[in-house]
Amino acid sequence: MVIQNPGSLVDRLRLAKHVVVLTGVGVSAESGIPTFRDKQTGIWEQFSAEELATPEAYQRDPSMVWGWYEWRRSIALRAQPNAAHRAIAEMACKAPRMTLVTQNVDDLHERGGSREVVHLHGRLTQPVCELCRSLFPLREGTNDQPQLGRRIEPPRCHSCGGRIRPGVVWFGEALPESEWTRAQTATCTCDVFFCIGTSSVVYPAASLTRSAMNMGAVTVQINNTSTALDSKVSFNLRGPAGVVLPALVKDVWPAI
Ligand code: BJW
Ligand code: ZN
Repeated sequence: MVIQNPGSLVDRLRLAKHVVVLTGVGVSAESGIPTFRDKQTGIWEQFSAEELATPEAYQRDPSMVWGWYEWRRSIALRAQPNAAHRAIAEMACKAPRMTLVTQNVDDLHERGGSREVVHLHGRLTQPVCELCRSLFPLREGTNDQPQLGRRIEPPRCHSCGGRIRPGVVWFGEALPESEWTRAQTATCTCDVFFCIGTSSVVYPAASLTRSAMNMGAVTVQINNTSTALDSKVSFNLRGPAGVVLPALVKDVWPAI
């Protein structure tokens, strides 16, 4: 773990009035959730985003796409929150104000103790009707034995009979308007902005860090590998989020 000028970051955080935390799948990696773009293990290294994560793919082959997302959902359901999720929840209790914005489609922030999570890319656990946009209630607990490659016919909407689709944001789709507005508003009013466990290549989410910089916020990246933001952020903390974050929270707000 490499922390440049840790003392100065600790001071900035102690003085912060509003902290924004933007997370990506790296925050959930230590819980066993596969990342998207890590070499060899990344989801988009093994599967085609064009064939699985676009509205066109769903129109072409709904049962293949639904089956794949059921497999993804089963991984998320079995995963447990890690030290990074818990440290972020703790930071929300210590900082005067914190807004948590995530690109993640799992619910590990919520299960790790965070409230009011802004989900920019939707949620695996909240599928919706393609026609009337009603939420579709999934059965509690884990889904049936997940099998990669199993085709599953998507369920039908209880209100209108329309086809249910995964409640996630695919490439080429707009982000949910209210979530995006909340993320932008928080970013423009924060004094410290974290981007954690994200490659920062997917837009518009990645533009939030640039907006925070333009608004004069202190920017902090936590990532275990290098990204294009390494030399741009105010503080670049290199290491696993589950190690770096708890250490930082403990330094800034030591238990009394
Ligand atoms: C650790 C760690 C540890 C590991 N500790 N760190 C050309 C240029 C610019 C933009 C575009 C372009 N062509 C197309 C676009 C637009 C496109 C886009 O950005 N594409 C880029 C990839 C080029 N964006 C869109 O299409 C978006 N919509 C849009 O633009 O709409 C326009 C519109 C407006 C109005 C009307 C209509 C349309 C939508 C984007 C949706 C993204 N969806 C996904 C899939 C969700 C569903 C699913 O899960 O299947 O969201 S893609 C995937 O990427 C997922 C993620 O949320 C997102 C971000 O990934 P993330 O989290 O950053 O993961 P990784 O793997 O990339 O990075 C993980 C990082 O963690 C790494 O850096 C590791 O090192 C690190 N890490 N372990 C700390 N322990
Ligand atoms: Zn419907």
